[in-house]
Amino acid sequence: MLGDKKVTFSGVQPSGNLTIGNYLGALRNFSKYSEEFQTFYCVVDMHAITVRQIPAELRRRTYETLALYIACGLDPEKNCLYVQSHVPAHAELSWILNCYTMFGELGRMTQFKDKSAKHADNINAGLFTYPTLMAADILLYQTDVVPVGIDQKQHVELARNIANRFNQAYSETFTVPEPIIEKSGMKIMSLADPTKKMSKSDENTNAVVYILDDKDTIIRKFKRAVTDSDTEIRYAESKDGINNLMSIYSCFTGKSFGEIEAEFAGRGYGDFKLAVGEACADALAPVQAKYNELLSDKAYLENVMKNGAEQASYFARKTLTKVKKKIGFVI
Ligand code: ATP
Ligand code: LTN
Repeated sequence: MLGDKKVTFSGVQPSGNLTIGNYLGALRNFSKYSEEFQTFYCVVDMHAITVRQIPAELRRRTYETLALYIACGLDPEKNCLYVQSHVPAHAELSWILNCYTMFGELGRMTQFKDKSAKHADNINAGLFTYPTLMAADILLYQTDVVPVGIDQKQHVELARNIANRFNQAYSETFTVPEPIIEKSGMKIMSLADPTKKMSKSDENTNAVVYILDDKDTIIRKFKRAVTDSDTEIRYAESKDGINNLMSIYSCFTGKSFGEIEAEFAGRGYGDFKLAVGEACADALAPVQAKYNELLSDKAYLENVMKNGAEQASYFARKTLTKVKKKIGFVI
């Protein structure tokens, strides 16, 4: 809590072009909290460098991710939107929390295992301690709820453990956060391999639908989506590809699986894939229009990030000072 308001915090890495997985699992849920909560939505550039980035691209994507936040309905007047590296308290608290995080805990994180397998030539210490920086992000703002996709549940649980450990060692210092994982859209799968999460850093661009893809591209990608040799549109354990397309269609249209099965009874996969593509493109069109407008005004985006960082720093400093006092630093 901050004052009398509950707090929401979430972040997205500027590590690639954002996907409909990021949109459905995270971004589109963020604006739900704008009215009642004190909200912090951060572009986590410090997390992004745990994997090698091309500097000019990282810089460009930082602006783009901020513009997408706004295009997805986050009004900068009502939400604190900022860039992680602009608020040094994240790095400071992260160091402190590293000393309250166990090596074994970090080694159990599945994202670390996946990413170190994928980047075997660069298993750096930042990749390993990534979840401690994420805990610092969350705990700095006395966050109550963290809206994320299911892949981040384990990291939020680690943040809870760190908060509890610290609170028990000293006294109540951090709010213990809850992950909020909306069932619909919590894990959108790759179109090329529906057993794998759709990820913005996937090299196969046909496996991923980007929020900014144009309508023809979106329809083409869904047409090529890997499915099975059956012909019926129904949700079943053995039908990962169709299940994924049904989830996506359901997210964009609000229809239940039963309604989707009835709508496509007696029709083929081709018809269904086209309908998914159209629903997706139509839902993204207003986001894309707003995004294009925003991106042409760099000064506006810079102003948003500057104001956001000032506001975030104010709250972050308060927590950081409290932490430093408790652990015995001279302040
Ligand atoms: P990267 O490929 O660089 O690891 P990513 O696509 O997994 O990136 P993140 O920046 O790590 O994206 O995630 C931002 C938010 O989007 C998180 O809350 C995450 O849980 C959510 N998210 C990412 N991919 C998906 C997905 N396929 N389905 C649902 N939610 C997702
Ligand atoms: N680790 C997250 C991004 C992230 C985040 C956060 C999400 C960094 N800090 C704090 C929620 C709260 C990811 O990879 N998606």
